[in-house]
Amino acid sequence: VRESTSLALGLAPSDPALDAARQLDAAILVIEDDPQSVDQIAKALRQQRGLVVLSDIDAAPATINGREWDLVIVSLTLEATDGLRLCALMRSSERLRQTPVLVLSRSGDNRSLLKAFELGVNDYVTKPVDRAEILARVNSQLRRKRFQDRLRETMILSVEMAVIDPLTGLHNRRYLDGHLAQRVSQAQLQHRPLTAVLLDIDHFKAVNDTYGHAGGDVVLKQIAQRIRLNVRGVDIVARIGGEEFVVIMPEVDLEEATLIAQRLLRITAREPFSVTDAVELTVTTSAGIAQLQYAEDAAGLLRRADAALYRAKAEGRNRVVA
Ligand code: GH3
Ligand code: MG
Ligand code: MG
Ligand code: MG
Repeated sequence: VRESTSLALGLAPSDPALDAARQLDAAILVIEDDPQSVDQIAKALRQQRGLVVLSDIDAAPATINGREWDLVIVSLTLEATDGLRLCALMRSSERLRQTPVLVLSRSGDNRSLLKAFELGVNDYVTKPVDRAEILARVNSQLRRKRFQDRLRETMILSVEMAVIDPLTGLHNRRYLDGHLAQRVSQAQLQHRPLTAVLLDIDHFKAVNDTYGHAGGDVVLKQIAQRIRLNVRGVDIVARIGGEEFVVIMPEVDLEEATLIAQRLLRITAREPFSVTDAVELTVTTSAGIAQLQYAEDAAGLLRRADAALYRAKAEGRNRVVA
């Protein structure tokens, strides 16, 4: 009925007023002990299946903390406790700081209201509660929270995407720069081995020249997958150049790393790559290895792995040099 009425009024289906009418699944906590006020709120928000009216005001802090709320409505005229104290509690908690808070205040009690706003509450309704007004203010807060939640998710996602190489799905140079230093200092502090393996595909330019850039990309994707599947979850695997990869292995010394690198080279060279349904090709890879030395930093470690890789190329490619 509500929706057809809105449509009859000429609102577009995506109109915020309609979205508000559909907001039935919000978790709203009401902390109020005045029966008339509770009655008005319950009637105004009767469409909210997630509405919780707290009867035991003493349990308010525990209930507030007990779960995620989309909105908390706090009365400033509570008999049992100071509503402002509850507002302060929420704003001093890292987890609840973003939760919208709407206060119910006695008409004319500007002192409490100002204090509430100083504490960071989002909005207020004066008593006696007007149903249309509280519905509008609640919906406004819910819309804002929804927008904020979506924005936060997008931001988290883009932070994650910033350290992923879109072609191969491996971590990228930025991730390596951010995490290698941490792994290095950890290994230094605990006097544990840490090894870097640098892998570079041999004559990759020829692959691109023969099969095109897209063909080269297929090989890069598949090689990346083979490397990732053949090292441990704790190892960092990153694509740090066009056809250059690095594997960082904690708790692995030079000897063991050499065996692992030789295995990676065999795995990448043995099975051909299907560039298209009709075309298969084989590539070889060269690897340079360095184990972290006493007092060495991340840059030093990578420099020595790179020098070893250079030697592997100079000595004829398709080999591991430590
Ligand atoms: P080497 O054995 O000495 O490593 O020979 P190479 O041809 O592999 O060496 P080089 O580093 O000179 O060439 C790497 C080539 O990788 C050059 C570049 O066109 C290609 N390349 C870099 N990034 C990409 C990419 O994202 N996709 C594809 N398909 N090719 C790339
Ligand atoms: Mg090269
Ligand atoms: Mg190369
Ligand atoms: Mg290269």
